[in-house]
Amino acid sequence: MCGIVGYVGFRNATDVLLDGLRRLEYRGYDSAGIAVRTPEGLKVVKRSGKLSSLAEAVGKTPLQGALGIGHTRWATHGAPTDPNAHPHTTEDGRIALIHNGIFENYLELKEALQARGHRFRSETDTEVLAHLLEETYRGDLLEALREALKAVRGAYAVVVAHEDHEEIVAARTVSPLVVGLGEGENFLASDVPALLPYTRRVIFLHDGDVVRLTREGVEITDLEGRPVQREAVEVDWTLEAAEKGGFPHYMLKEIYEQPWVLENTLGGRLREEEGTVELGLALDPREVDRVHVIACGTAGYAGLYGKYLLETLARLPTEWDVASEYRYRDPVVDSRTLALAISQSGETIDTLEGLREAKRKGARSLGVINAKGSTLTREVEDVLYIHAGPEIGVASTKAYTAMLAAMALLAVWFGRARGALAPEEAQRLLREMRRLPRLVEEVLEKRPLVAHVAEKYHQAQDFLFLGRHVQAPTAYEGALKLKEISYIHAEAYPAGEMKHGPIALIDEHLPVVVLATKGPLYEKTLSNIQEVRARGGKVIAIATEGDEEIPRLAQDVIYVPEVHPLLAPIVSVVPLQLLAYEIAVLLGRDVDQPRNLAKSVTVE
Ligand code: HGA
Repeated sequence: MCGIVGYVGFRNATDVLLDGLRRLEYRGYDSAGIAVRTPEGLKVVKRSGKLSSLAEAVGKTPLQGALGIGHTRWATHGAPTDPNAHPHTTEDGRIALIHNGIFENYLELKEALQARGHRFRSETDTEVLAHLLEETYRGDLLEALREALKAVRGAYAVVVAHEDHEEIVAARTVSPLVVGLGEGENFLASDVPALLPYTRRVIFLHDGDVVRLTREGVEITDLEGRPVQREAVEVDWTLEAAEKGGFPHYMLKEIYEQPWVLENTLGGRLREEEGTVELGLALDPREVDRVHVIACGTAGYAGLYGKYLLETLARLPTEWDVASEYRYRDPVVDSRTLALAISQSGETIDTLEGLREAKRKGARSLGVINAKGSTLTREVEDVLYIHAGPEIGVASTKAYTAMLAAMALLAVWFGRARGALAPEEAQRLLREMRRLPRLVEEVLEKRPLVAHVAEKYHQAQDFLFLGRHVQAPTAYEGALKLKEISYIHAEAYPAGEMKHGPIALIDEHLPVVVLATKGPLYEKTLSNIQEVRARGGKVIAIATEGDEEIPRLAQDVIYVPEVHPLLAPIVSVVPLQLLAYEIAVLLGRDVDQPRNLAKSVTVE
C-alpha cells in the first residue's frame, strides 16, 4: 500500500532508493528498508520507524552498488518491527523482495512451507513469497517469480532482486506499480513522485503484468509468460500533481482508490467456502450481548450502517449514538457490552472519551480504525484495521467505504458465532462482498453522468437526501459530503420520516436525492418519490441497474450495479461522493481543505 522503489543503472542505488522513498513519505508508513546488490552480495538494512532511522543505519554501513529495491511499510500483517519490515529474503539471503498489498492465502501457504522445512523470520504475509521463490528459482528470476505467484492469491505489487543477476523483476495485481524509463538505467515505483527527479517517461503497469528491468531495457509479460506491449507515456506532472496521482485533488484520487481499498479491507478476510470471515480478533463473540457504537461524522454513519447489519444478521442489539452525546448520556453498560469505536485517524477526542466512558463502566472494546499506532489502537482491547491507506482529503471517502466493509465483516462474524446467520446466507453475502471492488470500479465509470447532474443542480441553495433502512446512513453521508465541501445546506432523513415535517420544504427549487436501490423497502421508497414529485420537487435517484420504473418518476437517474441489498450502500455512496465533489469544483471550493474543518478532530 505504501512506498516501493526499484533501481538498476549506474548511480549509487542507496541514494536513489532513499530519495525515492522520501518522495513517497506523504503516504504514511511505519517502517522502511532497502536491499542493495553490492560486490559482497545482497545487503539488507531495515528499521521500524521513520526513514531517518533507516538513513542513519545505512550511514553507518554504506552500501556500494547500482541495483537495489526499497520499501516503506504500512503494516497489515504483523507489528511494525525490524524483522517485519521489508525487504524479506530467502533463507540463504540471495534473493530479496518487497511487497505492497496482502497475500490472502498466506496462512495455508505458510503452513505448507513450514511442513516442507522452511523457517520463518517474520509475522508477515509477504515472507511466504520469499520461501516460494526459494523453491521455484532455478536460474531464471523472472520465471521463478511467475511460478511463485501462481500459488498466491490477493493484491500485490512485488519487486525482487537476486545477487547473481543485474536485473530486478516485478509484478502487480491490484496494487499500483510504475516503470520509469531512463538512459542506461531504469526504475520502478509504486507512485510517480519517486521517479520525477530522474525521468518523466513512464509505463503504468496493468493487473497481471510481470516485468524484467535491466539497465538497457524492460521486458513485460503476463503471468503465463506471454509478451505484453505497454505504451510509455510522458508525464508532465508537477511533484504536487504526482502526489495526487495525476488527479486534481486528493479527494478525487481517494474516491478512485476505493476498489483496491475494498480489496485490502475484505480480500484476506473472506472465507466464502466455509461461510465465515477470518478477522484475527482475540475477542470471543459469545461474550458479547450488545454493542454500543461510538463514533463521529462519517465514521458515525458507518457505525449506523453497522447497527442495521449487526441487528439484521447477528440479532445483536446495537445502540448508536454520536460519541459527543454517548459520553454524557450516562449509558447503561455492563461487562457483556461491546464498545465499538470507529475512527479513521484513531485520534478523534469525542470517540476516545466515549470509549473511555464505556470502559469505565465495564465494557469490552473493539476499534475499527485506519491509522496504525494511533491513540485509539492503544486503548481498545482489539482492532479491526480497515487498511484504507493514508487519507489526506479532509472529507473522508475511501475510509467510509472501507468502514462499511468492516461493518459487514463484523456482522457476519457475530452472526455466524451466535448462530443467527445460516451458513448458506453467509456464503451468499461473502460472495457478494468479493464482487464489491469490481462493482465500485463500474460505478466510477459513471463520473461523466454525475458531472452532468452536478452541472444541473449546483446553483441550488439546499438539498434533501432520503433513504431507508441501510440506505438511511447513505443519505446522511451523502448530505454530509455535500455540506462539507460545497457549503450547500443539505439535510438527510429516513425517507419515511419526510412526511412528518421536511415535506414542507419541497418545491420546484429543492433537489431531492433518493437512494432507491432494489431491496425489501423499494416500493415504499417509490411512494416517497411520488410524494416529492407531487409537490414539484426535483428527484435525483440512485437506482439499481435495469430498473425501468425509476426513469418515469425521477428527473435524473444514476444507476449502480445490482448487489445484495444489505451491501448496496457500499456501491451507492460512490456517486454521492462524486456529486459532492463535482458540485464543489463547479463552485470553486477548496475541495481538499474545506473551510473550518480539520482531518483529525482532537478537540471536544
Ligand atoms: N502485507 C504486507 C505489506 C503491507 C503493505 O502494503 N505495506 O506497505 C505487510 O504487512 O508487511
